[in-house]
Amino acid sequence: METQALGGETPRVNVDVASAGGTLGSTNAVGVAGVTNTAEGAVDAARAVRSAGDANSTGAVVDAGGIYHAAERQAFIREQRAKYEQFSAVRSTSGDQYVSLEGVMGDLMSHLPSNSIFTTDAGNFYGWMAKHYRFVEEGTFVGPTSGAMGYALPAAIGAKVAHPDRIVVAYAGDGGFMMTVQELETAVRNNIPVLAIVANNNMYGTIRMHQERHFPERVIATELSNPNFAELIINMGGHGELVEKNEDFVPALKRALSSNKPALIEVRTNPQQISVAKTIDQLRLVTQ
Ligand SMILES: Cc1ncc(C[n+]2csc(CCOP(=O)(O)OP(=O)(O)O)c2C)c(N)n1
Ligand SMILES: [Mg+2]
Repeated sequence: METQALGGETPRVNVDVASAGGTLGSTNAVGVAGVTNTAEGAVDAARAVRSAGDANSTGAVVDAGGIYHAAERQAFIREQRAKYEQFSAVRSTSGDQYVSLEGVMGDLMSHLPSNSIFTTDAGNFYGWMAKHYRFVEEGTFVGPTSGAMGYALPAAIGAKVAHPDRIVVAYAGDGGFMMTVQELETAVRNNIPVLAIVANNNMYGTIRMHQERHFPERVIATELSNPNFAELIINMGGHGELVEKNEDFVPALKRALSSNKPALIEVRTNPQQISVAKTIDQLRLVTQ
């Protein structure tokens, strides 16, 4: 399959599985030849190749990397799936003195319906969702493709207006949440019961991580003091919870959802655990 963008013209894709395979027998040969001048057509053509390949149990499947026999491809998929399941499994469900976001992800998966919608901000807090949360239904994740902080809460309000019968959770860090925190008032005023979960490490953790990586211990302008988030939303007329231990998260989640108000759960996370993979001390050791 070739894809070409021809100067100022619309993209064009030519698909010819039989010639790409070369080794396919005549009875198994799957030929899809087409020329399309729209992006949508290109996607349709690619799908046609894939489904033709899948339907042919003994034949080949064209993939980005070349051609696989179906059995090899299935084995490859099983192997990758096993690795993913191993990597993403929730193991540590409580933090020492602080809330483990890994535990929070496990609780969210086991206590929220699978059609719940998550919107997120940008920041290292998201690493725990990326690693551990298994989205099982389409259309349940709304993220900022440009990596813009401040996105989660307004996006959640929009998603809740579109899907009032589904649970909508805005998941953000303290830094990003403060960028559009005033939209809590919009949610209260318009009675839009979104739930915000704010992972509070009192810093722009992502930026601190870069500072520590390149200039260990030279920290500048990444510490944050914050309002008491739970009191802030209560003052605006919503429901607020502060969670400092994992065992308190699920009861807080249940109270927040049954309040039927815009709600916020602040979870206090360990500032030392600067990313899903590293602590600040580990970063400093690597750089020294
Ligand atoms: C509008 C905007 N400004 C700046 C950035 C650069 N940036 C990326 S992550 C980050 C810090 C995020 O802090 P926080 O929301 O508290 O999450 P944490 O990394 O601490 O988990 C910054 C400043 C950005 N992505 N978007
Ligand atoms: Mg932070």
